[in-house]
Amino acid sequence: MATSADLYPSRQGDSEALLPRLDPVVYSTANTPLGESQCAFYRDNGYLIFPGLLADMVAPLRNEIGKLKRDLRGCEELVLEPDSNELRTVFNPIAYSTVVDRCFRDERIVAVARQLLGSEVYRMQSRINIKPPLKGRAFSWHSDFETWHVEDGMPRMRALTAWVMLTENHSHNGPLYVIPGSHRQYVSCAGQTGTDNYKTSLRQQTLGVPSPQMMQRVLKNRRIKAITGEPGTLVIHECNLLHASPDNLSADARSIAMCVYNSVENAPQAPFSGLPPRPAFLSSRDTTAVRAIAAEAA
Ligand code: 6CS
Ligand code: FE
Repeated sequence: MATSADLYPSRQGDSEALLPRLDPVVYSTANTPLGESQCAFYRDNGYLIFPGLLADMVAPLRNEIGKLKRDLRGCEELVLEPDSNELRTVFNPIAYSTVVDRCFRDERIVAVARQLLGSEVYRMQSRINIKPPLKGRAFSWHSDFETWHVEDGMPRMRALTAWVMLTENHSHNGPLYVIPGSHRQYVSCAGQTGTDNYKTSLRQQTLGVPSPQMMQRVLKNRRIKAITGEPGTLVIHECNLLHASPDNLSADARSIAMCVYNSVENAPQAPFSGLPPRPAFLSSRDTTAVRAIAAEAA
């Protein structure tokens, strides 16, 4: 596996730092399917919301959850909540469900990913997050890129996550919080990655989580935005955008299906932690471009 210089060092001891972003946010100058103002919004804020765009997918996707739970019983792909035996996440559903696979080949999503990343894309990770009523626990502030860089060897910031709301995401069921604009700097975190960190980090992440002092700095001139919406809403967020979510204190699940698209020109290298890469169900190293399906046929 090739290795290039580490432009985004993290977890290299006790120090934390805010480092400059060295990569573009919008890689293409095309103005379709997103128009200029949507590209500018994404460049400045690091996310986009398309209310109700994928409403047709909600029922089929929700129907898959029970089947995936049964089929993957006892497998590593099923991750439980940190303090109960409730299901938190199903990993790699595109490998086990044709419905989920087709959803994340849908042209309405793939065309946006290709445009923003300025190339063909491959699907690096997919998951369904359940956030069960009353028991769904918080995710701490983090940048996904930090983990993917350190643990998976993703060299540059040229990836994004697309996710679909499968239930209403409202203010009380643990919606995603983002810090608009935070993707324009990189938080280099303290710590040292241990072997098989993923075995605990997916239930509760402790590495790659900026300290309260660092979050004070980041939030000084920024606000937090809660992303809420109806089922079928599509959200795209940039790989280095700081995000978190609170506990689900309501009686409603907050479930989403998500997929990470990485540019085929940003193939993973040896992880910058120096450890072996995480298993393929968390981070695929097969960079074959995704074959899109036209929206009407998907
Ligand atoms: O591990 C991952 O790939 C993703 N999951 C978590 C909980 N944190 C980092 C990244 O978003
Ligand atoms: Fe994340």
